[in-house]
Amino acid sequence: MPMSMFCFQCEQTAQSSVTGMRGCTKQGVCGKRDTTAALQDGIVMAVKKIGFFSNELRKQGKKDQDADRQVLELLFATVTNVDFDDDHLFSLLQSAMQTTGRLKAASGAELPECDMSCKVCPDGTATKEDMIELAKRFQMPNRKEKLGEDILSLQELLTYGLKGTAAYAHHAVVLGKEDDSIYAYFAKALAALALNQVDDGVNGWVSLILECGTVNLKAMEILDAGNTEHFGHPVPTPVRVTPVAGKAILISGHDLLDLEELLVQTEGKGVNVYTHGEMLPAHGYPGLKKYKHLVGNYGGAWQNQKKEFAAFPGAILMTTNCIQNPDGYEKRIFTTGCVAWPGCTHVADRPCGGGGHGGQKDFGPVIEAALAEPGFAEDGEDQTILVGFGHNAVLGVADKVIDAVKAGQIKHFFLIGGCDGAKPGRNYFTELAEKVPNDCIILTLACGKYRFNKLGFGDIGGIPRLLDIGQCNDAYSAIQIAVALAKAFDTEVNSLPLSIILSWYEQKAVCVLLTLLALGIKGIKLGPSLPAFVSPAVLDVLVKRFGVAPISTADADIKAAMAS
Ligand code: SF4
Ligand code: SF3
Repeated sequence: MPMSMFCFQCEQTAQSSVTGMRGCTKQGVCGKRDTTAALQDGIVMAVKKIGFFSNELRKQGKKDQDADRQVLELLFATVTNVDFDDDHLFSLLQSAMQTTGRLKAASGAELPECDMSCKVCPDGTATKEDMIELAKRFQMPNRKEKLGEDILSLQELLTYGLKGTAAYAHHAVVLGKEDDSIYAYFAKALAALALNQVDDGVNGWVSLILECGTVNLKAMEILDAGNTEHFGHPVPTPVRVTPVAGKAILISGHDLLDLEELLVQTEGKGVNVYTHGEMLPAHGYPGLKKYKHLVGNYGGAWQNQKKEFAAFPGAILMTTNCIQNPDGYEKRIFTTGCVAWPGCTHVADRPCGGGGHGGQKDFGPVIEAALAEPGFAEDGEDQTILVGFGHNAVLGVADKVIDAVKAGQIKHFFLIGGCDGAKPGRNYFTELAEKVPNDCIILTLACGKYRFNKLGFGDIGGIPRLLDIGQCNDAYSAIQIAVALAKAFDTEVNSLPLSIILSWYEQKAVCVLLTLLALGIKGIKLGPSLPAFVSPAVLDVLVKRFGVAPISTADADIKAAMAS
């Protein structure tokens, strides 16, 4: 059977092997079709070109802010489980090509060996089919032949780091936060990818990759500032995880501004709002928890949605990743922002794109759909979990934590964070959390926590043993907490009694890993499997230079951590 696509950017990638590379080759395990994969590949190629011309423009002391922002949106659309809509992707690709043309004219530069020098670029006359055919010519196996396995691996590691960083920077833009150093780095890194060229070969790629980690820290920092300035600092808050009788809307993804607008628009309408997946930490923010009809959290992590959304008796709104095929409930699920699924109603963006100056999205159709559904017939049992342990809340009790460590009441910290997924091997993370000794604290973030966040962990002298720091981007908070603890103990982060065990799935986890590596954090354990896009030689660099290691068993990893 001929290969019709090639994608290996996420953890659940298929086992099919082409020229020694493992990836999804017929259809994505995520549900991505070959045409969708080709259009996303086309967008990535177009983004590299935009980066090249932006970089040329910047060398002349000029810049194009619309193009800078567009790069974020385009890359976000290619993250796993975000955009499955070919028509939407094609329109993004067309606008990307127009931007390429604009920047090319403004910079007066030429891109050597332009892969899209045919009618596709930049006159915009190409059809969707032209784009798909063209993109297929530049699939990964062809690129491997041209670049070699290791350079391809380094380029993809960089590209996926850029995708994750773009997603966080895009969230920050929506909240009115931008930093030109992020855009300048994107232009530089994308130009290198467009040219297949950096100074100093492998070392040059490695330093661009680590710089991506540093830039991602900046993106997470401005996103944290956007969230906390807009909604206040999260405070420890119990969240109901069982239903309340009445009409219901479920909101998923990472976009807190969408949630705020939904809460404003549902106020007094007799509809309760529930968070799902990465929206759970919203309950800790004063600016969001004040809405009484934000009643609780429903379901587990994204991979359970087909069953849980089918059973939800109301409307569903997806603000970011991770969406799956909504077969059976497609009429009552809505997408917005960068998420799209063919046939599902998409709630249009704010007139001016957000940032507090662009008006509001209109969630009227979501509310109407919720009112047409039965809602929950009765209240469930009263059961809650605790959220809201961002850097401000944890550092507020830092003295207590430090005293407990000094008194030997807290022996070790385990940061068990990252994405969840469907593989059976992810039970490791539940077992690990369960087996962490009682005199240790677990810090967690992102959707991987659904593996254990409803288990009872108790507390140590009033400090909860499970501290939920927030979304994946709140890795920023985790870093602030680690740095503050290191300072308090007059040591460095690597010498703290802290072990980091990351579960990865998509490209946001890739950029968070790069941030930790860029900060010099060593000995991170990664699972449930290692990335298919990392070649043996690149893995060797990660192991030798940073001590990155695959997870083993919960017992062995805990024993090793406690002995360190
Ligand atoms: Fe396969 Fe993951 Fe790519 Fe989807 S995103 S096609 S599951 S590697
Ligand atoms: Fe989860 Fe998709 Fe990554 Fe933000 S929601 S962590 S997988």
